[in-house]
Order: sequence, then structure tokens, then C-alpha cells
Amino acid sequence: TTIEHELRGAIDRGEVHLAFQPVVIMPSIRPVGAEALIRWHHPVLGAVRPDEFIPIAEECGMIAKIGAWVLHQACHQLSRWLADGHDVWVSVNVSPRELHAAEYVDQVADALRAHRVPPQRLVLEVTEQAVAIDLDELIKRLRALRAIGVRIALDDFGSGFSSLGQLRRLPIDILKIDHSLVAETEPSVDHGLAPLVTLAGGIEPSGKGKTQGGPLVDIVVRLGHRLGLEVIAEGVTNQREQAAVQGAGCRFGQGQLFGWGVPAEHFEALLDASTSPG
Ligand code: G
Ligand code: G
Ligand code: G
Ligand code: MN
Ligand code: NA
Repeated sequence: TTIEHELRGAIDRGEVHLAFQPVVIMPSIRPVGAEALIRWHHPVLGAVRPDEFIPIAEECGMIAKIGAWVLHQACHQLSRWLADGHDVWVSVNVSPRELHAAEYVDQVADALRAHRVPPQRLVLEVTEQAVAIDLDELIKRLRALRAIGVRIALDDFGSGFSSLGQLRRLPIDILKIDHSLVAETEPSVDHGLAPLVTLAGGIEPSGKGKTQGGPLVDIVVRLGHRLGLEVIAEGVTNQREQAAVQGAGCRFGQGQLFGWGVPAEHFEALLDASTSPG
């Protein structure tokens, strides 16, 4: 395809960059991390979405080169922010194909070393699709990655295939709740009880009564905490959803309400603004 052909030179031509989407702690909404998201702007094709080109890169064997580039860019930015004194982490998305490659663990260790990044500042996001390939193989690979000190997040949890039994076996640190479960949250009727949610940071309850999570969000947050995991709600698009996931006990959020992916300089400005006095 045209995309496959053009993708081969995209990195060398400088058409690719990373956007950083803030992960915030609630309710203060301070940015504490960022998810690195690849962006490709082709001079003729325009913006090509990763949904479109990542699967092609996986098929044609280019994902290793792209993944290595993402890892180095992410570590490069992270090292600068840490040097500036920011308390921040960065996550990158890892495709199942990358995880499958025997040399992947060494590549991660090399990137950390090259940029002098403390391993625990890097988070690798793996999806339920990786679980579908070979669970035992995946567990081995994740153990090896955690042994070098990086943290592992299970991405898009609740969107797909993995069973609760599999979740319990996975050596992970963070659970990212899929936006579909977050969108399920809805305001409940007022039973005249005291609100369970402490609304702060200028948030107003929408309508009367407390805002409740959908049943699945409540259960998944509790499950995550029970397994000793940090939990991040993804795809938070409005204040009602924020109040709902907070009410469910979720401490971290990501999504349109807190900001889309932005260039590194913009994310740096957000970090600076959140740590400046006053
Ligand atoms: O950012 P956006 O919504 O366009 O991302 C679409 C999909 O592409 C998401 O599933 C996301 O995880 C994936 N994606 C974004 N950046 C990367 C990347 O650097 N590597 C891989 N493997 N997937 C990515
Ligand atoms: O699959 P993954 O979780 O990695 O996908 C991340 C992508 O989700 C981001 O690249 C971004 O484009 C998209 N995204 C981020 N925040 C929101 C949101 O609030 N709503 C929706 N619909 N998509 C979001
Ligand atoms: O940034 P721009 O004006 O091109 O955004 C166009 C639309 O896409 C808007 O509705 C915006 O909310 C949404 N959007 C912006 N950035 C992202 C992104 O990174 N991922 C996704 N899925 N949607 C985005
Ligand atoms: Mn992700
Ligand atoms: Na997701």
C-alpha cells in the first residue's frame, strides 16, 4: 500500500513526532504523567492516524524500528523533565509484536541507560491483545521487563478478551480502565444521603444527587486496588465522569477533560505551571 511504502522513510524524513497526553491526579488535576502517542504528518497524505498505520507497521515488520524510535524519544523527553526537577512518569504503548521479539527487553534497558532515566519513571502499556497471543510467554516477558525496574500498565482494560483469572496472573503495576467503562457512568437520583464524592477543584455536581459510577467502573477500580495496582481512568470527557470515577476511588485520570496529546514543549509548560508557586 501507499502507507506501507511511505512509512518506510517517515522517521528518517522527520515526519513523525510524539504527542504527550497528560495523566492527572484527582481531584487536584495536577499532571503526574504522560502517555506518549505517535503522530505522523505526511506532506501529501496529511495526518495519518496510528490506528491506521500501526497495524500496517506490525504486518510489514516496521514496528520494531518505530517502537525503538518511540522509546528513545520518550526517554529523551523524560530525562529532560526529570533534570528540570519534575516528578513525572512517561508511558509508551507497546505492540504485541514488539513484546514478542526476544531482544525487546535489552532495547528497553539500552534506551533507559542511554538517556539516564531511572527505570521506574518509564511505564510500558500492553493491551489485552498481547494476552490473547500466549499468556505464559507474556508473563515471562513482563517479568523480565519488571526485573529491570520499569512499570507495566494493562491498557484498555474492560474493552476485550482477558478474563479476571488472567488479570490476576499478570505481573503488572497499573490498570488503565477503558473509556467504554468510564462512559458508562451516569448520574443517579437523589436519595437524600450525604454525597460520597468530595467535589473539589471547581467541580459542580451535574444536577442534583451524587454522581455514581456505572457498576463496572466501581468493580474494576476495587478489583485493581485489591490486586495492589494503581488505577487510571481513561477517556474522561466531562466533569460528571470525573466525579464518578473519583467516587469509585480512582486516583488517576486521563482524557479529553484534562487535555489531548500535546507536543513535548506544551506538556513541559503544563508541568511548569503546576509546580510554580501560588
Ligand atoms: O492516539 P490515538 O488515539 O490516535 O491512538 C490510536 C491507537 O494507536 C491507540 O490504540 C494507541 O495505543 C496506539 N498508539 C499510539 N501511539 C503508539 C505507539 O507509539 N506505539 C504503538 N504500538 N501504538 C501506539
Ligand atoms: O488505546 P489507547 O488507550 O492507547 O488509546 C489512546 C488514545 O485514546 C489517545 O491517543 C487518544 O487519541 C484517545 N483518547 C484520549 N483521550 C480520549 C478521550 O477522552 N476520549 C476519546 N474518545 N478518546 C481519547
Ligand atoms: O485538534 P483538532 O482540532 O484537529 O481536533 C479535531 C477533533 O479531534 C476535535 O473534536 C478534538 O476534540 C479531537 N481530537 C483532538 N486531538 C485528538 C487526539 O489526539 N485523539 C483523538 N481521538 N481525537 C482528538
Ligand atoms: Mn495506551
Ligand atoms: Na486505552
